[in-house]
Amino acid sequence: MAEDKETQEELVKEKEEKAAEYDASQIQVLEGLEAVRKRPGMYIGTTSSQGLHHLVWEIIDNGIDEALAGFASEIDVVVEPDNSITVTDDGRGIPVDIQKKTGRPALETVYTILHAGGKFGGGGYKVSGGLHGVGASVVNALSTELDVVVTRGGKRYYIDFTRGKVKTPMKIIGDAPEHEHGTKVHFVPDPDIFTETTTYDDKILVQRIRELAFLNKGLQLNFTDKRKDTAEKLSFKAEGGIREYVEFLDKGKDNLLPEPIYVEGQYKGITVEVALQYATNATPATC
Ligand code: 0RA
Repeated sequence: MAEDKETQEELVKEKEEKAAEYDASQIQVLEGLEAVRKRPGMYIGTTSSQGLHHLVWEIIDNGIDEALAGFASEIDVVVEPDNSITVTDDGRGIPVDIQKKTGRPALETVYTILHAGGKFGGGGYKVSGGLHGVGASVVNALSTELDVVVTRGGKRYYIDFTRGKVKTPMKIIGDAPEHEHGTKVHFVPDPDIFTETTTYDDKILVQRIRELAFLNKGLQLNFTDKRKDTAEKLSFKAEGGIREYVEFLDKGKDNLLPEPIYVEGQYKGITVEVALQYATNATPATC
């Protein structure tokens, strides 16, 4: 009985939270992307190097969501010679159909309307982290240039923007093999926003990309830094997930167990995974 009451209370709370979230998203839709450029800190926390890197995490997170939905298996991250970023995933490709409500292609709406991400896939679409679906349009608002190529249904579509505004409306740029699908996003962070630095740190990028591979079992993440003469592609994939992550973190330490303790369980549709090792000479975790 007590459990029933708890469940009921949780359901009511969940409903209230959903309503509040909806109200908030509606307000932000009205504000548009000018609000993001006026107060970038509100959306990415800081305009320091950390904020600059946050743009990459947001775009990668969108690809990871597509992988979690079961449609993408590989994400490619490239630092271009001019310090711009290209992220490619082999998911379904962002929808390109004209939406009834806006009369605009869904692809355009994803990048020009705050919170548009959550509208696809029934609200619960954004699951991998970040800013709950505001990612793509925030990155667009804070970039001097953002262009996207979507491959789906035997066609390649292109759109580009400057500082959040459509520059080239969506158009078909060619045919593609019927089986090919995915999304390629390229963006140039705006130096008017990122006044401290617009230079990406390869170590920060590699560390997070490696970590994301551990956290998303089976997903292949690639990284290439084209600013280097000898740009090699680094690939990360962890079939063992966080179990492998703990082994990686504890490498070279005095581990008390031959292998990590590992438990996995589900509760109300949420999966929890725990991997645990004891080490006598533990130092702060670095990756
Ligand atoms: C919702 C629906 C569909 C694709 C996506 C989202 C999608 C979003 C992103 C963002 C980055 N990469 C992405 N890949 C896919 C497809 C719905 C359909 O095919 O019917």
